[in-house]
Amino acid sequence: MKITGFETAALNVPEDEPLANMPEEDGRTRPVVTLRLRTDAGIEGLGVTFYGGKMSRSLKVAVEELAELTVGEDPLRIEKIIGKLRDGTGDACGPGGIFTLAMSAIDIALWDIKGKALEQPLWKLLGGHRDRVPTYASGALRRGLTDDQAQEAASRLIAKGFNQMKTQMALPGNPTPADEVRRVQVIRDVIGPDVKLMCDINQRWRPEQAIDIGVRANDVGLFWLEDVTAADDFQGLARVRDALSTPIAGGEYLWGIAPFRQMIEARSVDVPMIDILRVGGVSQWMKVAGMAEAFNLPVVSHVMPEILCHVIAACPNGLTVEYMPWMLTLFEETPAIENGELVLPTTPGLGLKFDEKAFALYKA
Ligand code: SMN
Ligand code: MG
Repeated sequence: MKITGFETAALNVPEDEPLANMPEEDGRTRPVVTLRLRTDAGIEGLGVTFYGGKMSRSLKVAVEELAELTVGEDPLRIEKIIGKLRDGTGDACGPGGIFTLAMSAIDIALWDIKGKALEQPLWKLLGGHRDRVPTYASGALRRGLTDDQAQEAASRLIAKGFNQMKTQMALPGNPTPADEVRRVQVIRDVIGPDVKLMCDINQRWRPEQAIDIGVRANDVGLFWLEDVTAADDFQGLARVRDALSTPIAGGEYLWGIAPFRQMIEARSVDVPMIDILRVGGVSQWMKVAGMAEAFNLPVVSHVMPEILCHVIAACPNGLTVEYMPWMLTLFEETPAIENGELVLPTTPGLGLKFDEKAFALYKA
């Protein structure tokens, strides 16, 4: 089989918040680049990438320039192709930034092709550990909400059947440590003791602040505290981790696989979180999952549940899938949630089809 061509699109997908129906701001959109990689066997692989922000047109061109390098290659030889992309761009374009974001779209599309060619869903091809995975609601319990709104949103998530959900601290304005802890406590009051509650800081605290507020929040029973300080301050993270009983999660901001080695060796986190676009696609995601397994650590995903459910289901240490419903509308159908678990598709590859209507509606 050979790759014969490709098609990309730049879309502006509406920033809906469909879980609790509390959008941050009406009418805002998020730029996304899509890829279809075509083969002489009639199989088409689908890829998606983003985080380009104001450089999303450049990201689309980067995907096209890398996709050109794949034409004529055997799509089943993924590591050979990734090597060619790295060689083709020299040292100036990686490992961080647009090169990796573009490469990841290609890697995802190649795995979709491999699944379709072998007539197996991706999660089985990658290990097939489970056919259902826990998932948590994300994006609804944002730091910008008032306590009342956060309680209302949490109740809606419970009514929808979620038994895991993520909120945020590092509240806007000038909150005291007590204000921060009150926010997670009011949500806990609504959801009861058994629902798993995660909390993301998005790198907004200094290590000392994280220790101070984290100690005060110990009794709230958080499932994890995420990105409590600068993502590459591995030693600062380790200090926070040592001081708290709440598990520490992090890793979504790391580029490529090597920083995960440093993060894990420094004992910075209990729960490595792997972003598929920053790490370099499915291939690199699975390598980090194996690295974490060797350290007896679980792994969790970041955004794109319709794709990441496959990798979490594949590996024995996959803990839970972030259900961040950003681009559900890009696809005709996405995995169902039953009893708080995502049900893995049985169709080959990613089991996803782009919805042509979205392409007409959201064209950038
Ligand atoms: C997050 C960061 C960037 C984009 C989407 C979501 C957040 C998360 O850190 O973990 O959900
Ligand atoms: Mg996060």
